[in-house]
Amino acid sequence: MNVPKAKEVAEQIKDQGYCLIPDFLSRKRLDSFMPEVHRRFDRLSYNGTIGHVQAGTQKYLQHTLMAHKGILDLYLDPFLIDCAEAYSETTVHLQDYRIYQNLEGCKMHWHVDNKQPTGEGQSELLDHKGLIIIMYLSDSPHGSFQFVSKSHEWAWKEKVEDWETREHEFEKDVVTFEESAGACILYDFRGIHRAKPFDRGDPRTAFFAQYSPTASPTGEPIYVDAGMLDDLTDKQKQVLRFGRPASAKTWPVPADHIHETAMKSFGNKVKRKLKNLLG
Ligand SMILES: O=C(O)CCC(=O)C(=O)O
Repeated sequence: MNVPKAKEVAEQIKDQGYCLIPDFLSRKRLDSFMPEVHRRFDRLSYNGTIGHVQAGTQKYLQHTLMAHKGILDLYLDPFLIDCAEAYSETTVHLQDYRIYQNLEGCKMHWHVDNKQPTGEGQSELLDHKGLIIIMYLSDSPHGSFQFVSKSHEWAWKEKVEDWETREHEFEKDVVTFEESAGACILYDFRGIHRAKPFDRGDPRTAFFAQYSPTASPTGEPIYVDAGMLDDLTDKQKQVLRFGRPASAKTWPVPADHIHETAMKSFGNKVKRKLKNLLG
């Protein structure tokens, strides 16, 4: 693995809006926790562990930080925390986190993430800068992450969250990350990005971690397994924001909307399959 220094990563993000480390996660590290991730994506619950929730064309692991010690370690990886602090130029905490699958038919809008949800499908844009880190947990031949190069320099000035109708303004600057499992992409969450829509194919599984300055709203509730916390450093405790209440609900929000869209997405899936069959 050829990992640059945190300062170099931060410089590259400052310049382009993103930094790619293609082979960040070794096959051995992936193999240590991916069987548990797949088991939870296949089953809703098992001996007290909670599996996943489906929202439209996405599946989200429940209780992500408790699923495996290897997963918690990844969210608390000292190198990733160093990168986030070097980029934000201050201390950070984990604001949002998830392991999720984008399923066929997923059509994510171009958007920015310098925000926090405030209620049913609503959010407030925040004036802060930090990093999202996406790691591919499966190969990404389709549905890859896409980022508009240098958009972190200008998008936040417009105070717009959804950029879908303005694609023609920035399509020449789109970078698509078709990478293998283990690739790590660090980007400024003020930049415009999405997962490339795909109609057919296997789910794309990814890890998502959003690190924001300590002065920002805390974010989603952090649920951890006490049995995994015996050797935390002070820095890791800061990142897990011990003792600070959450400022948002666990994503995806809200639950009844999820069931409705899951039904709709099932209907759309059946329609797509029929259309493919009938040519
Ligand atoms: O799945 C991806 O590639 C992008 C994810 C993303 O932008 C988000 O969840 O906000």
